[in-house]
Amino acid sequence: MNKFLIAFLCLLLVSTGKIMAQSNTHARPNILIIVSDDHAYQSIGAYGSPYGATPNIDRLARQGAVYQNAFVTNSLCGPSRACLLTSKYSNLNGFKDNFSRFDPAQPTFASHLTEAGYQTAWIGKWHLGSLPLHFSYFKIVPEQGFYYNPDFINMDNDTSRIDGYVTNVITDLSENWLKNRDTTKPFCLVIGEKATHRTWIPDTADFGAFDHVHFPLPDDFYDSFPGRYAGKVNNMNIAHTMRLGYDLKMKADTGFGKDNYTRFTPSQKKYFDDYYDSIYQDFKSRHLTGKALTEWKFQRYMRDYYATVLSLDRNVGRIVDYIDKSGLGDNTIVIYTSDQGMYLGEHGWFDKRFIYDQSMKTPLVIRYPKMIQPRTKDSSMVMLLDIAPTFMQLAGLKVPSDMQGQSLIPVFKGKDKEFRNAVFYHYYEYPNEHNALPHFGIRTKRYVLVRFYKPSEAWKNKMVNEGSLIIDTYNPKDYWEFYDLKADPEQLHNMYEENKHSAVVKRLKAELNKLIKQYKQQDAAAILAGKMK
Ligand code: SGN
Ligand code: CA
Repeated sequence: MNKFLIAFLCLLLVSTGKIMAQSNTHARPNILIIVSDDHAYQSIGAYGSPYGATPNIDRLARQGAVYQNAFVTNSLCGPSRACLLTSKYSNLNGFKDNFSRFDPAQPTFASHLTEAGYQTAWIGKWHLGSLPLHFSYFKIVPEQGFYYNPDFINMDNDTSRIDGYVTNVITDLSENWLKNRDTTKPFCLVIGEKATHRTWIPDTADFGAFDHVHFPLPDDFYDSFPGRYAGKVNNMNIAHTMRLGYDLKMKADTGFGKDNYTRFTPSQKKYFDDYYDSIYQDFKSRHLTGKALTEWKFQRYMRDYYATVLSLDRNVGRIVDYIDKSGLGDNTIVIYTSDQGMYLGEHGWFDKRFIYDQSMKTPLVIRYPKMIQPRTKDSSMVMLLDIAPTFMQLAGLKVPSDMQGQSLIPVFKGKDKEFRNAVFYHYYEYPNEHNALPHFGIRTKRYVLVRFYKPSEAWKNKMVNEGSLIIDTYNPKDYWEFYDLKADPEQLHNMYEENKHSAVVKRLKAELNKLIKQYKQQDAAAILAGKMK
């Protein structure tokens, strides 16, 4: 062959190789994950809510899949985010309660993706004590953050305030980052929303958006917790724990929501006063007590909560529209989820923390046209722990052997109907402000078996040091609860002591022990073996 022809062919080969390598890089999907805070799946249309607060999340659900059995492993903000980042249970990632500090040097999906050439960013609520590491970019609100005119910590560790409503500001920052990113690389953007965390403050545009709705009380609103010690001693009920001033913005007690009022601009303050003052005048004139007062509080909670959801949903729409208008829709996996669920009056509660459904289950809506059929409704038992391994596979990486979740790709493709048949759960933060007893347990599609326990002396001392030990209410107990969700979906009848269920309980205990081993839960193993000190 002629020398020139050979040279030409070589050149052609090299340049096609280059082009292929480039297009492979491009082919790696972008990742957008929106992690909101305390967003109850019950308030989302795609999960059956009738109030129309989530048109944009519902649209995403129609374009992709709704996961109806998505679970967290420790229903609290920081711990859940740490599990999401590391795909490891709290005892292994070191972040068991909100007083912990995340060791940012440990491997996370961000460290793996950044190393593999992704542009990675976390914008918004982080709540992990330390600053993000291994992200190409971050801008986070300190701790819980503020609803109005929030502060942000920048990468140079400076803190600055940005005026506006937090969810709108986080969307502005996210769009801005997307606009200015390096388009030669795929991206992974995590948007950490503050909404819909307590004290549920909507954008001024949404004040009163649900005031025409009379929200029905959940059937178990007046639960009196027979046979359920943990529920009885828990302190997160609307009747007694929820405060009129702090939570519901009535001036009956001092201030509200962590100094939010003092941060308002004059015009925000005017919106706020105009709206809440007339509600307060009406409230005062009614002289409510007892059940009438509790039910009034429930209505106010729901109206503020749903309006906050509406503000959040509009921003989900904004960011998804940005992705679509930029032509990124086909090659971007879009995930909407929350750090955990939330009680909207079930058992008379707000807050979360428990293994019971409204807390342990979290919304999970995923759109990824390359793998997920539109209008999919999937009841596979999936976990937030599965998100990081899924990212690894999407990026063409091997799932690290120490990640404890499983990639969801077979679930996306509808190929694994029995993806997982049980989920292990472990909650620690006791007593702190809501007095939720520590517990671990197993959740299958049909059953829940839970072991509540007395924490070790070491844990008790840690709580004293953190200032989260409330001595008057400190009275943990060692006992079990068992529920059959088929007969009792609300988890009201603890049947652990009923002999007729002993065979099922025995089988579940065996499965629980297996999971404890599989997930390296030495603390839970020691409790069951009666060896905890
Ligand atoms: C705050 C809230 C609690 C809530 C925790 C944890 N109190 O402390 O009601 O349970 O956060 O929530 S507040 O008065 O500060 O609003 S988490 O989602 O961040 O884990
Ligand atoms: Ca939360």
